[in-house]
Amino acid sequence: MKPSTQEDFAQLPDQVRNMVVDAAEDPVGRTAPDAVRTVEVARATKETDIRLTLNLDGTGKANVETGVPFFDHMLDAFTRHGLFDLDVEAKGDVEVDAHHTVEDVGIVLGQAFGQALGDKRGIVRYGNSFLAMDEALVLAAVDISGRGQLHYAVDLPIEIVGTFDTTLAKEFFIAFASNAGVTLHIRSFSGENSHHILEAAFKAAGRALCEATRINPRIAEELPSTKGML
Ligand SMILES: [Mn+2]
Repeated sequence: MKPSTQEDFAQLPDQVRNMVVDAAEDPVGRTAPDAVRTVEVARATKETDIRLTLNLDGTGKANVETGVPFFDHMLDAFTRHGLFDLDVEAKGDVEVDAHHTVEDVGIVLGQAFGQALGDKRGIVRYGNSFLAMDEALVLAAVDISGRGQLHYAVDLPIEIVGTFDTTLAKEFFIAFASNAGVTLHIRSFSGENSHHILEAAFKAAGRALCEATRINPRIAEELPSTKGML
């Protein structure tokens, strides 16, 4: 038996309530509305060593240290406005450049999203955000489709922000989308300042993913797909 609301849950006898909590915490059966959607992923290669914890149902708390300050700022914005909780500790070969670190964090964050979504029952699936940041206007739209792909059309007037090579933002989103199994569109409509445009892109992606990953209690046991799989 599964309670559909927190009130129903409180009414259950202790023994049954404990069984429901056990089921909710079972990493295989993440279908209960109160299921825990927090995962930890670690990945080490010769180029990077990354530890990451993601909670899809957080409050926007970020604790990000990648050794690439502008990228930390972007992940912080993504997390805060996506209302996730995210801890990232990445040690990469930044003495070469930031490429491996940024791409590999994208891989691990994508894997974490995929795992935290579990069997995807009850998720809203689609999300989008049109985000304004001063003169910059950026759209992010996402489908948790099971088919990882990025469609990216972001015009940046300058290629370097501080010491950050802005072309790495696309590498990050490619790695993220393909490993999370999501279709992600990011498109800029206006903007003169590359810092604003990229920050708007990360915030928009966070907000779109926040919407798409929500559990809708009206369809808590269902997969939002006519194919019966995602
Ligand atoms: Mn900023």
